[in-house]
Parts: sequence; structure tokens; C-alpha cells
Amino acid sequence: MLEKFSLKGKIALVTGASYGIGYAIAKAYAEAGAVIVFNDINAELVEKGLASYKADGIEAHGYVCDVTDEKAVSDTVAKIEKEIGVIDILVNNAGIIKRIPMCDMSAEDFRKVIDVDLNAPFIVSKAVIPSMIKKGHGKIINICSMMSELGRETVSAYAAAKGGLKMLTRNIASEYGEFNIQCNGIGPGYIATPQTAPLRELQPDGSRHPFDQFIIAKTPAARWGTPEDLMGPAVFLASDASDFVNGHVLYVDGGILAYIGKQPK
Ligand code: NAP
Ligand code: GCO
Repeated sequence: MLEKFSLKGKIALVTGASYGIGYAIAKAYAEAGAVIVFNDINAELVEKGLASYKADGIEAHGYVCDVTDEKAVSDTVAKIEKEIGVIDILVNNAGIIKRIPMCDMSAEDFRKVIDVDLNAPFIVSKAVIPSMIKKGHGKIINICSMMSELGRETVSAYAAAKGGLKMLTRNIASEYGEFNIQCNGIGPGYIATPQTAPLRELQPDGSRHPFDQFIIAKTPAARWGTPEDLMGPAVFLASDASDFVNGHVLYVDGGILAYIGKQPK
């Protein structure tokens, strides 16, 4: 049975995976036997990523590529196919957030978030799908969010993008399922990474950030998630064990979406 979870010989591209959630997912894939390819937005980050993979005993292949740039993405995918091979597993992980109250947000900032968090998964997916079809299989995993289901103050663009990403996931599954391509999402809960660091900053008096306390109270597991919490679910969705799972978003949130929240004392 465990053979079905193996990624031996598979080539996995994880976008924006120099650190954070993407790095943990790529590390899990390497441990499951895959060849790791990642990109990031600049050479400094790619170098930093390569050094971290090396320190973890992983021989990763890093590329500088902005995932919002369609030409750069298709050139990079062609280069990966030539230098390493056809991509079996794509994880659309690169993402940004801008926390600004909606009425104070410029249309330009809104577009930027949509561009990285929604347009880019479309751009990278369409670059890898034709070779997946020729090869006869493929796995695409979109990193969604709690905000694929929920809203909150200041994250209108992010919620719009991640809600859209959930539907792009279902559409890729619908359109390419017949070619043995499975496209699923992972919806991480609140995970301790640089992206969420501002929400966990200690207050001047040394107490916890109010949002930090709020998240712990909202999470049945009573803690923030770690990038490592995403490793098992990400391997499952990349492996043959999930070959009949398509168009699904797997929420890895310590139970937040199931919970109405604690009654105030
Ligand atoms: P992170 O720590 O900010 O890492 C994101 C990575 O993507 C960074 O390396 C970033 O580079 C890169 N990136 C940004 N724009 C890019 C572009 N245009 N082209 C290529 N790479 C780009 O974020 P994370 O917390 O690990 O999050 C990873 C994914 O999970 C994101 O999609 C995020 O929305 C999602 N997510 C996070 C959480 C959470 O609680 N942390 C929860 C749910 C979902 P820079 O360093 O230059 O920005
Ligand atoms: C926020 C957070 C979130 C998380 C994550 C939740 O400001 O509310 O940054 O949006 O990063 O996506 O799943």
C-alpha cells in the first residue's frame, strides 16, 4: 500500500519554494523520492533556497522566474523539460498578501495580488499541461487558503484571488480530468511563516499580538500550523494514492472551518 504514496522518479516543480510552505512541500517530495525543481522571483532567493536544500541533503534545481510573466514561465518550463524532464507534479505555491482595508486599497494593489495569487497559477498550469497530456498523467496542486471560504477585514484582494483559485482548481479538474490529470487544492489554516509574521509580532509590553490570540482561540488544535503540517497532505495529493481525487480542496487548518469558536469568558 505505501508504494502508492511514493514519488520515486517523479519530477516536481514547486513555485516560490525558497522558504516557507513551498520549501516544506518540496522537502517532503524529495523525501518521498521526487526530483525537486523550484523557482523564485530573484537570484538571491534562489541561491538562498539552493543552500537550504543542500543543507538538508537535497539536490534541488532552482530557476529565477516571475510566475506572473507568461513568457518567462513558458521559457522556464521549456528549459526544465529540456534539462531535467517533463514535470509530473506542479505546486502553485508562490503567493503574496496585502493587508489593506478595501476602501483604502488602490486598484493597482488589488490587481497585483490577483496577478500573483490567481493569474499566475493559470499561467504556470497552462505551461505544464500540454506535456502532462502527452505523458499521460499529471498532478497540479494549488495552494488555496482559509480565504478561499472566509472573508475578513483587510484581505479583499487575497480572498478574491484565493476564492478564484478554488474555482480554477475545479475547472482544471473538469477540463483535463479525462487526460489523467488531477488538480486539487490545499487550504492551509494559519501557518507560522514570514507571510503571517506581522500577525504574530509581540506587543511592546511583551504580550501576544491580539490576532495571534484570536487564531489560537479559533483553532480547535489551539495552535498555529507549521509548514511541516502540510507535508503529508501534499505528498498524498501528488501521489498515485489520490488518483481518483480531483477538484477537491483539502483544508489543513487544525479544524478552523469546522468550528464556531469559543464562547467569550
Ligand atoms: P511566503 O513565506 O511569503 O513565501 C512565498 C514565496 O513566493 C516567496 O518565496 C516569494 O518571494 C515567492 N513569490 C512571491 N511572488 C512571486 C512571483 N511573482 N514569482 C515567483 N515567486 C514569487 O509565503 P508562505 O506563507 O510560505 O505561503 C505560500 C503559499 O501559501 C502562498 O500562496 C500563500 O498565500 C499560501 N498560504 C499561506 C498561509 C500562511 O498562513 N502562511 C495560509 C494559507 C495559504 P518573496 O520572498 O520575494 O515574496
Ligand atoms: C490573513 C492571513 C491569511 C493566511 C492564510 C489563511 O491576513 O488573514 O495572512 O489570509 O495567510 O491564507 O489560510
